[in-house]
Amino acid sequence: MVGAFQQFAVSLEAFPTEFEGGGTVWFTVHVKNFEKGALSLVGFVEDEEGAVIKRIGGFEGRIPANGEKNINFSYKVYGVGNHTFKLFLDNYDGKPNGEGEEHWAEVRVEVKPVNGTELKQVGFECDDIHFDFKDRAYRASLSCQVYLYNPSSSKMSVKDIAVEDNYSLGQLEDFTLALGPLDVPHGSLDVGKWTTTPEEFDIGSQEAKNITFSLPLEISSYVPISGSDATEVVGKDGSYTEVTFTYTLGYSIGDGKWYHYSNTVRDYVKITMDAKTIAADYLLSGFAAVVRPSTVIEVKIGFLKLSIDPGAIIWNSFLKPFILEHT
Ligand SMILES: [Ca+2]
Repeated sequence: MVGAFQQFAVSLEAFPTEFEGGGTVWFTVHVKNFEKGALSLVGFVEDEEGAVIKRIGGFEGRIPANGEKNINFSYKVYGVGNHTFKLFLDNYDGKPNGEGEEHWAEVRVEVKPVNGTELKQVGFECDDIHFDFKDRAYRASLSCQVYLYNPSSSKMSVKDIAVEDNYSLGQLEDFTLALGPLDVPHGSLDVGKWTTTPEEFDIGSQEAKNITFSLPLEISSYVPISGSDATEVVGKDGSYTEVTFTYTLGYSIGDGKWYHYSNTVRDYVKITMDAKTIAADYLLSGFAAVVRPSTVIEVKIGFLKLSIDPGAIIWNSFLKPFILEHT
């Protein structure tokens, strides 16, 4: 029902609202603006413990005149039982303090127990790969979380977690991303060793725990002068690559028997570069000013007189690494 002077209305929806074991919930915050002018709303969505899982404000909180808006986000929900999520929005200070026009909405998500004795993977996600320039190379870490669930009535022990060697980093390996085949010399991408955190652990009955798998990545900055060594790398900013790996582990529910478990994770991962890295690399190719100017790098680079030939070896082998590592 719309009150006499109500400026806006809100609702919160979730999908799905029921799970076995847990998983990813997609939330939709729906806002309707009854005013003849745009509204700027501020607020949050919190879980049953009052922890904020999503903040709303700025551009996202701007609702067009006489218009509606949906704000979507996802969140991982684990733990058997009912989980209540609450939305709060107001047109004043974003705080539930009686000041401004304030509205609440809520939605409930139920996680049901799963019966069985076998370990179950109930979710996974890989973070963006973010390259930064350190020690004369572009460095990043691929990081993926796998959520494991214990459906049994006993405590479950997990150990001997390992990633199989035949993993794939998709297009990141052959450097043929959105801008077309890019001619980066072979051997530019180096990978380290997979680590798992934690290495072994217990999961309580009907509970979920996550493992983080990490792989260090490095793209060497030393490339013979082509006028654009790292410019090829920069071309990947905002591109996606497909990551695939298989992990194995052993688990036991305390009866002295150990079982082998294996699963394959496949995800699309966004590749991003540190803003200063991008700025410097675009400068290298001569069109920095129109791309993504970074205040810091502009000042420093201005000092270094950028009329320098972008292909000059002094830039590649000394100046650029110096700037990148000291900004
Ligand atoms: Ca308020």
